[in-house]
Amino acid sequence: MASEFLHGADEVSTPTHAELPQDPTLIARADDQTTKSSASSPMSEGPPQMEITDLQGTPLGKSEVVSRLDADGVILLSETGPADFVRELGHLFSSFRHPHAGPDGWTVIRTRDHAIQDPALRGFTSSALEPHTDRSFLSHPPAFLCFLLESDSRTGGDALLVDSAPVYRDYSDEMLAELQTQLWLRDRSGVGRQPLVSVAEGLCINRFRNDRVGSPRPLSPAGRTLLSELVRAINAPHRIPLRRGEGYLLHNHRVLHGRSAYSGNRQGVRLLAFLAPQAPRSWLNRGFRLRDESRPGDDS
Ligand SMILES: O=C(O)CCC(=O)C(=O)O
Ligand SMILES: [Fe+2]
Repeated sequence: MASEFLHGADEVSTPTHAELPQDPTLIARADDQTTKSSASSPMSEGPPQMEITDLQGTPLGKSEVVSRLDADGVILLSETGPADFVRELGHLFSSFRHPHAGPDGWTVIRTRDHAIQDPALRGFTSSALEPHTDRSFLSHPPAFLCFLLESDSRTGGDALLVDSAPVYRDYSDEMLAELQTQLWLRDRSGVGRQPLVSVAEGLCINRFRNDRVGSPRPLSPAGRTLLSELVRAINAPHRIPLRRGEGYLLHNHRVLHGRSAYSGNRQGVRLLAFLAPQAPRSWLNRGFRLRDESRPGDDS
């Protein structure tokens, strides 16, 4: 395995230029594996009670999920597990298969003994993870990421979320087009790289990580300025203590996620996905909008 491309539980096998999945398969309804992985937890008993809110805690209906992801880049989930998520919201998404994922598409994230040796497997340790984009060395990282906590930590393990949109919205499209060649994400081997930010048709994809696997390389003063603005945002993350049954669904092109260090038997599950072609605002698969110009599905 090309372990130098691994990060956390977020493996990057090659710095490819993968495009949107050609054959998007709708996320299946909870299969045996998914049911099994949540069967041991009390939250899977009884009728589904998944609660969806925005970051301020305002309740949202299922039909508001995609528009809120467009507006805020993130929503919060509670009283839920992977089977509930798939049953309630799975019709909106096609899954992106990660090499670490099980047959149901979910990756189990908990401490694993062998991971301590390898900086690239930091996600499978109890260490802090600096806010990052999953699969950041792809030209087209998966657009959405759902993380749900299945077992509580004893201490720590808070989610750290950072919205990059305000940083990019301070720039004109022209300036961002220039910055595309002035700020790179480089892996430590020097082989893999991607522009840290790319913009096409007003839609923006941010790719960020800064760890022992890869880091940003500015090539100009303007690139350095953009990087320092991103770092300032990352140093003031939105911190969300997570308990079992809680988690988030976010736009991976826009909102960086990380976690604080933890102790205890914390276990979470993660799904990477694109919006299904028939879902509202499926253009979000190509990035988040920089400006308030109208787009298909704005009224849904
Ligand atoms: O454990 C978490 O809260 C997130 C893990 C993660 O982001 C990763 O492994 O890439
Ligand atoms: Fe991650």
